[in-house]
Amino acid sequence: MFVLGTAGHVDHGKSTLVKALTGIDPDRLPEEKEREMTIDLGFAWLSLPSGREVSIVDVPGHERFVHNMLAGAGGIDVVLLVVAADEGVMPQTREHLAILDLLGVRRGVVVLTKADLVERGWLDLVREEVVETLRGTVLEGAPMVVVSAVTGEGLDGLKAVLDDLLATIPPRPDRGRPRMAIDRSFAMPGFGTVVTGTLVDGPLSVGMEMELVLLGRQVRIRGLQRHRQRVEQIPPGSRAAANLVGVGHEEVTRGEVLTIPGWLRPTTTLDVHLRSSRWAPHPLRHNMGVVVHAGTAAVQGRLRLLDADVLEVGQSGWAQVLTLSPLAVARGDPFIVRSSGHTLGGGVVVETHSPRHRRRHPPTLERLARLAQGSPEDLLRSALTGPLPKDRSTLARETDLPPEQVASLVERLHRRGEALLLRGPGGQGEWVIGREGWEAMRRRVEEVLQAFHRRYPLRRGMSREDLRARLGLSPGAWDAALAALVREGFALEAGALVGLPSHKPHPTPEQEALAAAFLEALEAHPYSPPPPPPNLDPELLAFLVEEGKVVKVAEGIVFSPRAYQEMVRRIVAHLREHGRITIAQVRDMFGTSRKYALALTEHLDQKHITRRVGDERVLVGEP
Ligand SMILES: Nc1nc2c(ncn2[C@@H]2O[C@H](COP(=O)(O)OP(=O)(O)O)[C@@H](O)[C@H]2O)c(=O)[nH]1
Ligand SMILES: [Mg+2]
Repeated sequence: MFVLGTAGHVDHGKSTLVKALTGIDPDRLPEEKEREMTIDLGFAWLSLPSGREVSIVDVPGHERFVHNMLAGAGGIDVVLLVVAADEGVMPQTREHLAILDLLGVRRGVVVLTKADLVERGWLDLVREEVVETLRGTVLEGAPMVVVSAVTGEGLDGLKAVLDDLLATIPPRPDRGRPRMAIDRSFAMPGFGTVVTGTLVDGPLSVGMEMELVLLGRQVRIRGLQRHRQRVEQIPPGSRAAANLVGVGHEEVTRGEVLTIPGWLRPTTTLDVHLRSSRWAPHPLRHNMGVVVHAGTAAVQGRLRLLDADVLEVGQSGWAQVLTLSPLAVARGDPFIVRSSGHTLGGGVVVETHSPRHRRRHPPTLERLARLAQGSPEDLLRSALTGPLPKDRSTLARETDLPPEQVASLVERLHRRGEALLLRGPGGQGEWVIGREGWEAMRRRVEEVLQAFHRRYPLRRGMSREDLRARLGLSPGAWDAALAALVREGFALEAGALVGLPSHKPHPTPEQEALAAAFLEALEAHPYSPPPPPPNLDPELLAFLVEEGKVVKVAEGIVFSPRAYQEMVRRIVAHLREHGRITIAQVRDMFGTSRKYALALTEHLDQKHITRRVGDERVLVGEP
């Protein structure tokens, strides 16, 4: 799964190209149609000749809407840098290129559009100009395709080039902690809040419990759509629309992040490696006010340069970014800084929630360098930050470390109490989870179960499968985690149910009274018992069954345990003596109606106490 983004100067044909490729008009706002200009992000998708389906994010080219372009550029795998053949390289061609460079979007195709408007000689000049512009950037050497949306020239060639390019890209990693920077939030009549974004780092599934990081709110995914299709799961590296329960659409703003709970906390202080863009109109200075763009967020901030007073154009160094509003970013995330409408620089987050550092302090600078590089232990620790247990092969893949090294590092973290090892029941499989992640998971389990117990006070617990889905764990990891939760005395397992040890199912006084009256009625007509009254909650009935206060033999037919035992005893005795019994004989034996005789006999068949032979029952088992 991959996401493709457009980039390039306004009016160079980006949206027209998307429409020509996909048949979908990415300009969706009335204002965009009226002004014939992209203002905000547009979305489409494309099936390539290979069958590969890619999501597309179309961005505005106008300099006034670079903030929207930035909200769309995060999370893209491949860029289509669009340059109109008649105009050539223009200011936002450069600015978008600078942004892609700073964000590290390494893969792309340069598309020379409007080929129908120019002659070949001119086209060659533009091609040279573009090659020159790309030199030394992430897109140096990118394939270049000439197209015309008017004549259709080059469109098939472009699809083929994209197919070839995507075939060489490793799939988006599944780090087991899906994360989506939200770019839109709206209400869908009949559904409620829907948020959209580019999904990375893990799949989303219907039913998952998630967190909106800036709001600090737990939400549940009620439904998912990918490319306008309802789906149960969306893999990372795709556009996604999620219908959320637990939040109003107006509460969610661009910049919010949807992820699994418990690992990402909003921060206002970042340690960063900062680069001044080579096309910046002026250098970056200590204490400068900037707008910080990360993911889909844009917030005011201030730069503290830690090893210089000025970062000259094209230079880089260590810095702290202090923001006025919180950001939901993690170590390793790219960001951009702008000021007065110009892109000045950007870089990578090295640490979040950092304390104020002394400037020109060698130990601090060394530490940042070490962090940025990441020791094997740091890498493993950061792979273990989430509340999801991981197996060793996943850890090896995520850290890019050899399996033996992962094994010995896991051992070390385990000895120090920084990581827990979870084994499946019967010792199958082994999962590793960081101490904090484990605590976060326990908190989640506790919250979910508490909510469940409040809602269903008469049940012993929640189905373990539902709980697993809520937590977003794989079946193997869940078996291991649940075994540990039970061992720690944190949860109780009762059959397929999981509950908190502190929870005892308890009817309310009203329910007690209802139940007592019903039990009395059962006793009064033991063999022709009345059906449960309509005001007797099915939850309460299930509780009475569970507690052995009544025996349910069929929908709407329950006996008192005494009557039930008596009936079974006498039927079995009859069968022992005579070998067979009919429904009519059962009916007459207890002076009841055929309805009850039939229900009870079928129930005995089901329990393999009797078996039907013709119109009669014979004994096959013991009660
Ligand atoms: N002749 C010609 N015009 C084009 C072509 N592609 C786009 N245009 C026109 O260029 C203008 C700007 O296109 P648009 O897609 O909105 O540019 P964007 O701002 O980069 O999204 C529109 O009037 C398009 O019809 C092309 O290949 N040939
Ligand atoms: Mg456009």
